[in-house]
Amino acid sequence: LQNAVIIKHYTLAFLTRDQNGCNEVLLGMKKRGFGAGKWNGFGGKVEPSDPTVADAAAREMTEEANITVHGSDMQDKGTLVFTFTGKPEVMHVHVYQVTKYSGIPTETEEMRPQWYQYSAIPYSSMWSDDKYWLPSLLEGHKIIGQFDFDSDEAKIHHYVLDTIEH
Ligand code: 6OG
Repeated sequence: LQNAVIIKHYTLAFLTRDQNGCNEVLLGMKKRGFGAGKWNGFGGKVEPSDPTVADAAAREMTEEANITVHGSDMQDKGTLVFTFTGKPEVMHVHVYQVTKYSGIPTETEEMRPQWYQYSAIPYSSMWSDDKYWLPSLLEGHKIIGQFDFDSDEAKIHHYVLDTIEH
């Protein structure tokens, strides 16, 4: 089964707010595991116990940022597919935006949350695909893309990206 592909489903969610007329997004500094040392949205693996993928996205954000969000408030913002040279696993990432939440984001064992103005997003400390699609998402587009990374998870050797109009 040399060319077998294993698709694994993940969520990635961005909490946004209007702070005195200025748009901000909550990012988390990943403290451990895959993507440690990078700022990212909140998310993780979809578990068999999650009723829906949107519920999985809400569960992960709740766990990682210590706030309460509901799956029914998660807005579908599209799909990202990530491959890594030499790895049979393909990551299918379900991307969401959410604006309704309660509580105050606080640091957890996995993430250190921080609000960023849209004009100050730290792309140089994020996964290198983010600069291609996060601006479109924050402008209100739905996105679909595939990014093929080298085995070292640092360099993108090929990508395709499009926006979906709704
Ligand atoms: P855990 O291992 O924490 O789930 N993720 C990526 N996010 C971006 N922006 N770019 C990538 O490029 C990513 N690869 C994975 C999906 C991993 C979390 O990291 C996201 C999940 O939210 C390769 O369970």
